[in-house]
Amino acid sequence: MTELAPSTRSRVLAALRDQRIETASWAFGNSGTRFKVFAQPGVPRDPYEKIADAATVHRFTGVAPTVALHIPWDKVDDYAALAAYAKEQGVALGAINANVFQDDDYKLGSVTNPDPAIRAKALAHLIECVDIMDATGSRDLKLWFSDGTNYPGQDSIRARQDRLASALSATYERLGDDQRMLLEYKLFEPAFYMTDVPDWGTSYAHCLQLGDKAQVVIDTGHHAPGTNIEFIVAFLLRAGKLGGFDFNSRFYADDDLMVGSADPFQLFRIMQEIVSADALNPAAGIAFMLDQCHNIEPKIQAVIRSVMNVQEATAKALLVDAPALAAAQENGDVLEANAALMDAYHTDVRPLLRELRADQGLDPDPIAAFKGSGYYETVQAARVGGEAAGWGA
Ligand code: LRH
Ligand code: MN
Ligand code: MN
Repeated sequence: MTELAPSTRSRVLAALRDQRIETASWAFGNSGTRFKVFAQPGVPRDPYEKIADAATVHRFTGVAPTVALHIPWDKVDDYAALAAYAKEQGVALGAINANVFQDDDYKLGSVTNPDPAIRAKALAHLIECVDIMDATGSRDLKLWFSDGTNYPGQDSIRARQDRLASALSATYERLGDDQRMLLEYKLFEPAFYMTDVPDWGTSYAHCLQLGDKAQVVIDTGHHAPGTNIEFIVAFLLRAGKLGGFDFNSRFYADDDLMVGSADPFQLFRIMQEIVSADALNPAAGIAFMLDQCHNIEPKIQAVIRSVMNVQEATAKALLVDAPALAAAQENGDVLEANAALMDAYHTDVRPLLRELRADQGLDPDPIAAFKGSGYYETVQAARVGGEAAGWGA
């Protein structure tokens, strides 16, 4: 890397030191596709063990101090005790993800189901998730609905929007002053003809109607191929409606691969929008979460790798020469403006990140440090007989 000006170096290092990335409990459990779940040795057998794995990721990276839960995958009797255990392990519980997509009753939808009794059951779960947030101290309720239809005419698109709005509003009313609702969208799957929250515009419109505590969450795997995700980021940031990200990579559909693996340039472009809007610092209120499944690769290592990939994209975004970019844009200098971005993107930031970790008292190479720690061998021996978790259940 060419020598950075001392002021640039300290600005970039300070921003990276404050960065926070939230891991997902379900990333540590067995997962797969509808064709096969490949069980791995040493996977967690309960939410406590998932938290221990998430805490391990934080120990080696220093920037992943919270872990999201998914209910009922992470159902326990005492959520306050789970939060206390997380604290002992050096992490905190993050977003609570509701699950109204794995019950026979939801075949025709959850909160948009034509049957009022099923809608009431789905709403009760959403409210239960807010009760859990009260116990865990979580700020964010993350909602994703698999609701939709497979065939034209199957149900009324407009009536389903009314039912969705009514459930969202009842859940919103239940939120505490410091709690938020993050509404996730997804183009398709499992519904194949019409999805009730298919895109950011639908999520945005509902959030706008609900109020300040409702914001959009962008799952990077949930768009049509070729969608300009950084445009969505820029638009929502400007509107004050970006609540966070579910980061992952995709080649085809909702592949849930490691973030930054399929298209590191896209991740850079997203982080560049974040940095240029001064929205990286946790005080800006954007939740940077991972939502991934590690079907064939070792899971804890894959989560560490994902955290590092986000850090690398962020470091590159922080290296963009903002005054030079602004000047080129003002002058209509297309090539200089593009070069300002590309110069930053092509910088090898790994030495800077090694320096950051050394400054934080961490091993500069988190993957090697994890491999040498013996943690994986210990849990493989201790967790024999472990059950599939999350997707693999
Ligand atoms: C849906 C989704 C949503 C779920 C998670 C497990 O595809 O992205 O965020 O909660 O996967
Ligand atoms: Mn998601
Ligand atoms: Mn998804």
